[in-house]
Amino acid sequence: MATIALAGNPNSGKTTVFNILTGSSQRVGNWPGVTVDRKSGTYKKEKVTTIQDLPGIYSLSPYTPEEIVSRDYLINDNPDAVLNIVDATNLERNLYLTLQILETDVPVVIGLNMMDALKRENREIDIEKLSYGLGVKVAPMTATKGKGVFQALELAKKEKQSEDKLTYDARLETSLAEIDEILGDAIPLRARKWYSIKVFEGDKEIWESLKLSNSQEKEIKEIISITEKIFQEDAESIIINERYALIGQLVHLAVTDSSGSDIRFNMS
Ligand code: GDP
Ligand code: K
Ligand code: MG
Repeated sequence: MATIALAGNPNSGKTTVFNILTGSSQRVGNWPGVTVDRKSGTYKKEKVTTIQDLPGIYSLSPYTPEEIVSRDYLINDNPDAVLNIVDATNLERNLYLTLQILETDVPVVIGLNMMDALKRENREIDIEKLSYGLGVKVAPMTATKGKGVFQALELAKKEKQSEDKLTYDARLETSLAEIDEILGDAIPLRARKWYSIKVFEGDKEIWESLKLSNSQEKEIKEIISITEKIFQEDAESIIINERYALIGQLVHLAVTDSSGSDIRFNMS
């Protein structure tokens, strides 16, 4: 038995992909929140594989019901792999979630969807460069035409890699490694980087759930405060800025824009 989860931003095409893979007819729609609970189905080409359609989210924070469902599933339910559906016409925004999924160490394949719309906008994404920059396989798709969907799922089924592939600024990585060491057995073997980042950011829910000793808390708070002084920023901003810096590099590496538009980045 294998389970592949479909994760991505709202309207990236997850349900369209789910319907193709399972042969079902869940409601597809150009509005957010159609899937608030996760829905599972059987892969129609191979009955031992289960496909999970997760709610659309922009972040793995616990601020919305969709984020809570998706985050709990990715952290606690150990899917065999995630097929991250990415809207190619909104690459920067979609990659913000991709980086957070990669932080959880789950095996990931990117289903780069809406390739038809990207082409219509006279923009191109170099699949090999994006794949190289992220350290994961990228499968181009046009889900509404059924193009590339099964190929993407087959890649996800084979994906077993789950080691830490993301590298942020060396000074941040050092602090995260120190936090990881102090956390020790308090966090599971998987998703260690994600936990270290959450602790570094001061995620209240995670801090409370870990039940750390006073000395652990003290040591970690010292690391956070030293790192904030080095970066001259608060911990949460450090993480956000590091993610966007990496996304900026990836987009610079992989995107060719011949649309005539002057606006290359719109991160806000
Ligand atoms: P979800 O919110 O991620 O589940 O996305 P849906 O599957 O509901 O799709 C959102 C909208 O995008 C729908 O109107 C789909 O028909 C449309 N859509 C999905 N895939 C593609 C694609 O490859 N190309 C284009 N042009 N539209 C797509
Ligand atoms: K939708
Ligand atoms: Mg949906």
